[in-house]
Amino acid sequence: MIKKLLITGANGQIGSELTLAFRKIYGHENVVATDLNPVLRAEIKDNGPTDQLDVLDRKKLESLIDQYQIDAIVHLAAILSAVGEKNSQMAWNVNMNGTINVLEVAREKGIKRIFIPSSIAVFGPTTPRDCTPQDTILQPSTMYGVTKVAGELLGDYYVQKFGMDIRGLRYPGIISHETLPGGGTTDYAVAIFYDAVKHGKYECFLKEDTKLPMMYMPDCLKATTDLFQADFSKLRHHAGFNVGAFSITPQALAESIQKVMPNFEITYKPDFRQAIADSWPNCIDDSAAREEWGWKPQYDLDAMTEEMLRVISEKHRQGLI
Ligand code: NAD
Ligand code: AKB
Repeated sequence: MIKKLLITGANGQIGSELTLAFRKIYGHENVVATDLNPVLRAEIKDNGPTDQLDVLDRKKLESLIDQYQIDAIVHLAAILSAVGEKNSQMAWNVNMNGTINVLEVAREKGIKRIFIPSSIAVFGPTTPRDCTPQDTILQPSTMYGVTKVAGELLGDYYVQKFGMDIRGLRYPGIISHETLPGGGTTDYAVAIFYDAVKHGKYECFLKEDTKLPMMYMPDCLKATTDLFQADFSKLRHHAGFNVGAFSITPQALAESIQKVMPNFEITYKPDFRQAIADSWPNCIDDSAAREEWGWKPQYDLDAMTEEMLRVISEKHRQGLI
């Protein structure tokens, strides 16, 4: 039974919503939200404990675990694919040394349960791109992907070697309206909604037919909390479950937006992120997640689009964006 949970990278796109989801399950006082950024979002700061933490600072991590008597960690802090290609040393440092710090401190302090997200970025040009299997070739062509493969292997190693309970999901691109994404290749699928509402048009940095797996935030929260609470003894995989929802091209997303905003226009100007996207799968076989812990997504493309446009339009009306 988990009593006190610490989240790293809690101010990011996923952390800012996952923190609130975990606080609903485990109690507001029992989820400690931390981030490198000392200024956490008001929604997080105002409804539970928070602290500043650089995951590279092992001593501070140790002292927070002691101070709050932490018995589970959700390790979200990371550098994503596009920022990681601009600064590969930083991506290696934060993603690898941050992850090994979390695993080692947890091992030393007897913390068993750790959640570390992985990504579709573990796959690369040699992986089958259609309906990418759970157990397949992991030869990514980005530094971000290299660190995510190593993170999965480390997670599985700590399960086997030290009997720890490490879990992880290979998230697809996550689409949400609360916090902007932090520098990935799938970020276009969020930016398009803001530009649609504010300007009625969007210039996309990927080609119109670039198909990638995506997921709406409520499904991301559901997948994460469901796996986190699943019966560990029933899991055959651990650190890198495939999870799918829907796969889309920029053109398909634009057409979905046009169903609500017929005058919306999209143009295409691919940049360095095109090569990253071209190395990732079109769609994902998530049958292992469905069989081992009952994964089932709830949102399809049009349901997600309608909700994204409604919420972002309302924020725009209120002058918040
Ligand atoms: P994000 O970039 O939005 O947020 C990352 C957070 O980590 C930021 O708040 C940042 O301040 C913090 N951070 C950066 N360096 C840090 C450090 N040294 N110490 C502590 N905190 C630090 O990322 P996200 O989208 O919320 O991603 C969370 C996790 O999910 C990551 O592991 C990412 O690889 C994974 N993931 C995300 C997506 C997605 O589409 N959002 C898809 C696949 C996997
Ligand atoms: C990125 O584009 O880097 C992330 C991811 C799929 O890991 N959204």
